[in-house]
Amino acid sequence: MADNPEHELEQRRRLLDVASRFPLPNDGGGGAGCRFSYGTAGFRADGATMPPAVCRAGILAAFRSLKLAGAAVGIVITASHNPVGDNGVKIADPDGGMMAQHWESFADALANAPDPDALLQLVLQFAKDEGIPLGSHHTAQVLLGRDTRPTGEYLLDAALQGINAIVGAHAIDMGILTTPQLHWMVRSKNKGVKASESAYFTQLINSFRHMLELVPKDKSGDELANKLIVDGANGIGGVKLEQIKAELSGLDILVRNSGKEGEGILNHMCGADFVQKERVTPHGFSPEDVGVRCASLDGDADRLVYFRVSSASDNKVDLVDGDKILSLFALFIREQLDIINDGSKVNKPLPAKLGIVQTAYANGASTQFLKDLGLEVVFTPTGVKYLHKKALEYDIGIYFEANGHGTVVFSENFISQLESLSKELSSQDDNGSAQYHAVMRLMAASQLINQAVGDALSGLLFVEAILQYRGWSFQNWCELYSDLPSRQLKVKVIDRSSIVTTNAETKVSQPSSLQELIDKETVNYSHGRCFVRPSGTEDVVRVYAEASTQVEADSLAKSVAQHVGRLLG
Ligand code: 16G
Ligand code: MG
Repeated sequence: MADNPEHELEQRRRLLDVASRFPLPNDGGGGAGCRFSYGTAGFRADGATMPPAVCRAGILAAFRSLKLAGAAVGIVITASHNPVGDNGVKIADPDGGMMAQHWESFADALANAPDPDALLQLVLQFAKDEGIPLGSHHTAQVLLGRDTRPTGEYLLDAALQGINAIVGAHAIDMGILTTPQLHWMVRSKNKGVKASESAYFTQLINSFRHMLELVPKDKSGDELANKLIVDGANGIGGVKLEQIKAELSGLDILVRNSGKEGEGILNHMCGADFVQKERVTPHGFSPEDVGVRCASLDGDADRLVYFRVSSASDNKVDLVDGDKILSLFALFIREQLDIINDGSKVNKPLPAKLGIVQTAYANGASTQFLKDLGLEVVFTPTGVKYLHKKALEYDIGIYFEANGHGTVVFSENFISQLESLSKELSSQDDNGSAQYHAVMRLMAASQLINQAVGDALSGLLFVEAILQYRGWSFQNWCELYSDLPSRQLKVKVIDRSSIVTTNAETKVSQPSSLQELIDKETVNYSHGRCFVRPSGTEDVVRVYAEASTQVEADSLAKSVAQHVGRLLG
């Protein structure tokens, strides 16, 4: 396994040493007596209990880089939309996406290894199984980022110690970042492109400007159309937006809950998760904002939703969730493809496989809308890692969760076809044509929208560019379709893992009697749809129901929740 026995001894010594510096607490450390589980998006718990898991994630990330011949791997320290006292850690693979799923069971075992010896044995065995050159002259590199949480700095130190416990590993602290920035940097680093924050900002600013330059002249909006208020969830997204907003010409951005001292608490009564679930105005917004287009990010800026304060008399909002953002993106991309292919002057068509990826949480009205456009819509289980992977199967894959996680991915082959078409058209003096403009819009979009992971900042700029391109108000966007009323409930059960789902979580396979009960309830409702799934981030079972009216959606969710409680409670 090792080239040199001395190096191997050194490797063993370092692992034993770091593991003894970060012992697991007696209760296992995963919170409330639970084991750590990599779950939907990494390890998460009360920040104070996280150092052992974060240190071990450091070992894991360095190990992953070793396995992948030294390609840069990322570590993000954040608990996203969860309360400020929580924290978490997740790993980004060299392409900037989530860590490959087949490493998750090793991640779990490592995080829960009870003592230094057990940890060492686990690592040695895994290295042997996977053919990882431990303790040799091989190198590994890990980029680290964290959000603004108070436990971030000390957890970063735990991660660094974990990384440094692997011989040959090199850690690079990229600073306080949004989650998508770190994913973008990992991807860039491995592509040999500059991986700095300024390179990220420059790409965003320039591609947004290109998009606006390609807006038809008759579409330029009035003052209100260019005004946007952003709820930064008192997290890192608002901080970064403040840094670049002056350079975003054509857009007048006001950031609230910006994370500045005294403005409020991270994710508390604000942020994308709060607005999407509660459907009320976040902290810091008032009746004076009625009618203005507003956006809300989550604490680490990988979720985006839009809203408008509905009326001066209550705190309700009109919500534009991930499904409607996806629909806007799909309409735009589809239109550009049609322009390119319908143009009589195009020498050859540009065939593109366009795919839409949703989860069972997507509002049924959005799915219907997309299908009515003739688009291919497919479903995956909840969690970015599943959606992103599916989207990569297309030339252009657009994916979103209703909660605002999502992006658009373009295949390299498609981008190079776009590039050659743009060259062809400009060499034929066609660079004033509609086709040429559509090609350039898609190229700018592929630069603007984060290819590694859903990114609230780049998503927001893409939305803004499309609204300007269409000359659309928030109202026009809302009217794309009307959401079916829905209700989500949580049920506490003894063991949520006793529920097993299938068909992208739309059906329960175990216990089988549960699906029968759900079906029996659902047939009583017009447009009724209901599913249950164990949460990947909380110790609960989630119930989702949809129907023609709110009363019916509430009642369907309630009856099914009662069945879940009775069967498993
Ligand atoms: C995490 C996931 C998100 C998913 C949510 C579901 C990432 C980056 N985040 O936030 O995609 O929608 O978990 O939570 O993958 P649940 O399993 O508790 O319902
Ligand atoms: Mg998040």
